[in-house]
Amino acid sequence: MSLLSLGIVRGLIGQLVGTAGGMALTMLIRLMLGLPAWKEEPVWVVGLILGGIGFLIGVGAVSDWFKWMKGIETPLHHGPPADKPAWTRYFGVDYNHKVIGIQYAVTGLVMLIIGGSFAVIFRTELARSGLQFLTANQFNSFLGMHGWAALFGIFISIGGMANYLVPLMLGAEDMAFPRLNAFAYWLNVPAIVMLLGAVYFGWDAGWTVYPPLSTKGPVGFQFLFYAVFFLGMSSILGSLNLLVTIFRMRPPGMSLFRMPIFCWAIVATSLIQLTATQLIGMSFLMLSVERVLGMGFFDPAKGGTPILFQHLFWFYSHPAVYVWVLPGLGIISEILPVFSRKPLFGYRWIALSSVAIALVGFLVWGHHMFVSGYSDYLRVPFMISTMLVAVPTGVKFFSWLGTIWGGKISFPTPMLFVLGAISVFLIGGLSGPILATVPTDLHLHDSYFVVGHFHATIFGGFVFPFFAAIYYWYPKITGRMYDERLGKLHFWIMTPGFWLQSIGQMSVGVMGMRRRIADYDPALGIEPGHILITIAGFAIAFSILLMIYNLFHSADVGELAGANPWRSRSPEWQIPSPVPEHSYASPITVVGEPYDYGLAGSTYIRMAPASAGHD
Ligand code: HEM
Ligand SMILES: [Cu+2]
Repeated sequence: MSLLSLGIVRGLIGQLVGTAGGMALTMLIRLMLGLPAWKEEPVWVVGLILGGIGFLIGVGAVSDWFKWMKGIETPLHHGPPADKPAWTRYFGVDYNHKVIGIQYAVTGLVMLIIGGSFAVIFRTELARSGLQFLTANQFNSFLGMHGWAALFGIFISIGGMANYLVPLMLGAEDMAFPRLNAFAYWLNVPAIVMLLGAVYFGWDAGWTVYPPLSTKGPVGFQFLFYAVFFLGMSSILGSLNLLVTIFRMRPPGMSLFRMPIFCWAIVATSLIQLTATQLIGMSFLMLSVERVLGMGFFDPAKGGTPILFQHLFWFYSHPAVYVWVLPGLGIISEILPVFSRKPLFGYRWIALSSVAIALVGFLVWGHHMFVSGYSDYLRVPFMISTMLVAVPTGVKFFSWLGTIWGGKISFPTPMLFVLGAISVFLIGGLSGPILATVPTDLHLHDSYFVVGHFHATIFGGFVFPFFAAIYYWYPKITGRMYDERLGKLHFWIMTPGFWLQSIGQMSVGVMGMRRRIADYDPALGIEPGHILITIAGFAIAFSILLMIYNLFHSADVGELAGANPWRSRSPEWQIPSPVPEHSYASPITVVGEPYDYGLAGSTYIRMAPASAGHD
């Protein structure tokens, strides 16, 4: 088998050719205009864009559409490629949502690990005061890179959970638009290449890339802008696909309020992604053309205003923080009833609270800008709207408590991670109102307290639930059980490690540690705190390596799991593990409530052939 038969290899070659071609083209045009051929910014920008397109052509993500335009038949191919080993389908364009889900999830994990590695490096630098082995500029680039690599990891991992689970939970054959699904996944890969290029060329303005730093810094910024642009396009197309799938492809009897609750979380998430991502795309595009063409959107000397960028950026990026956590909160609600053997408390309230969080999330962006110099009176409405988010979030907490209350609880690894998630999300959530209160925020803004706040919300709302999901659906995906002892060890190292890191970050923040600064004055008395945070960081990293080992190792030697080891009622557990190529041998019908665990005689779905017609 030749390497070229792998789609990803052809894609990377396509990206290389596209980039080189775009650069050459720009230089040629410049020469024809009588300008010197080389000018870093425009040459790279055209190269980056054509490179991304080159990847998509090379990998084959648009081939079917081209064929279709020429009038050639394009039947959907099912199953592994006939002439190649089965694993190769994961490295090329494949239309099966389960393959795409795994592609997303593994890519996401890789990005989380890359992002985490940068953190471990600069965290080691911070353990002691004084610079040890990074220069100030390297520190900044690594810090920004940690942020964006981790965010890529989060977005892509969420794509993994949604693509794998949603069609299965609906008893559907696949996503509504399988080709679009593959296209949306493959947009991420050239984006990752660009992102890694950004570290090489450097950029040093944190993940929020405020101008004027981002309009003046090195060309690495352009790499970041287009990386995020491609990633954002993937978000928009993926969310469109998920919304159509959920609204159009439910089985008979599955009304919206009888869907597995994770699907509600995905509805809320997708609504945000479909409507808000354009704002970050636009703001990054404006930064890019300000640099290339000298347009002065954010430059006061040319009539622009730097604060405009902050508005555009946060109008997306605050709702985006709910994109990062809503799916995870959905996972918590999904898994808790299974291991409590009790109905999910207040199903409708949980479902609607996700949508409420998504909607209110659009009204709070100004809480990131209390000290930006915008009109003083704006602080009050943004403070109040931010506090309002606590209401639907509180609904979730009460309903989780109501679910476990009096249940027959068992504690395998997924359940431990779910309970860990709740505890960590609570620490993060409670630090939110402290920041939303204007007088305290004036003091805490740009301090390590903020760093502690959002790491706790993101670990509680995404990382812990994502790990819970990995352990929980691992037997469904592979047909084998993971090693329970290693799983528990992972949990018992990571959770206390994380509490320590989080509370440590908040404490040094209150004591005067600024964020995004390579060094600090030992007189602040925060060195012991930093040493503890660094040790905790290493412990967390080590525990995650344990999980990776567990996942690989158990795929070979884990005991056979059977169809439904957790005794779940959800549709995907009623079919064999691993799930066959065509998931459901016969259509399903929903005849009851999804979470009536422990109620005698209750049934959720029937696998018997369904009568015709939709609800
Ligand atoms: C639901 C999960 C949440 C996530 C994922 C999250 C995430 C974040 C992130 C990433 C930042 C820092 C952005 C930056 O400057 O780089 C941040 C800041 C902030 N968060 Fe949250 N947050 C969450 C919940 C909340 C809640 C519930 C509140 C208030 C009730 C809140 C209030 C704030 C405020 C006021 C800031 C700005 C602090 C400052 O920069 O001075 N957050 N959050
Ligand atoms: Cu916010």
